Amino acid sequence: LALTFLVPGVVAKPIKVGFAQTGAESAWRTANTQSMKSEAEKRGIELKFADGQGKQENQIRAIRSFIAQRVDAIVLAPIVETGWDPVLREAKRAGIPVVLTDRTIQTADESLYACFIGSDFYEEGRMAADWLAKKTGGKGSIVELQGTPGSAPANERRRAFADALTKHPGLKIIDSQSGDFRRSGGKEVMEAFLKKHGRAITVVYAHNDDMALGAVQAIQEAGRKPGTDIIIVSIDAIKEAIQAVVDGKINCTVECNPLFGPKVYDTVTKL
Ligand code: GZL
Repeated sequence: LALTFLVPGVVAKPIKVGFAQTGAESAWRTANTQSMKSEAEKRGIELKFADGQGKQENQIRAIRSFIAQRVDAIVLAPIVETGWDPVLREAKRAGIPVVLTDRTIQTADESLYACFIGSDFYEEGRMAADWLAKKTGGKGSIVELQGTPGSAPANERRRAFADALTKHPGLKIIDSQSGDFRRSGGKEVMEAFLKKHGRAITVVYAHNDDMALGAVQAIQEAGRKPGTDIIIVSIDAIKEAIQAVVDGKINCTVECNPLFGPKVYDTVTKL
């Protein structure tokens, strides 16, 4: 009886959220994870965090575990666009809403997720191309460092850039390969491009800054000046890339904000 009087209101139990993250491939991803963890902490949300380590099957396994733990909501940053319907149907059957964040998926059944919270990758690719056309006067031989194969940002940033280049026939993509959004990938692919194309390369278009910074290293080790001999345009605007712009080693980086925590948890709370 005393306890009843001592605790007059119902003490709401904390919201339980399962978050299936792609992995830890880039500085952008680290900032995104940090935002999701610190904001949950601030709001007293019980966050179950799963690092997908770059593999879709790990994310699918994590979602199944969140369903078994009866979380209140699932947040997914889908590493690739396809292959999600079966596990999202299981979440729907369990009555657990799914919020897509950062990247989108391809599905015929839009009822499988509540909403998408993320950036417009097509717009980012278009902005990169438009800036490049102005910077180069519409002339140049471009090598492209693509993001993770099959991921929405890689697909959209590639499509948008190619679409924008149709207006500038003097700008040609002479080679394109995935560095998987990793600095090491950007460096290795750029080393191969430099061996294959040498001085024909006048521009690098990187789908993210980590790969652009890897390319900067490869260009320097080849005895050329990044930002001067070779123009570099990239996406994310991580701190280290902005410093490289100040230092003249990267010429442009298009911002892509990773700090989704507040908006995601506002949405989860509403759901
Ligand atoms: C973009 C995000 C991309 C970043 C990369 O929203 O999915 O993945 O551009 C990250 O840095 O690895």
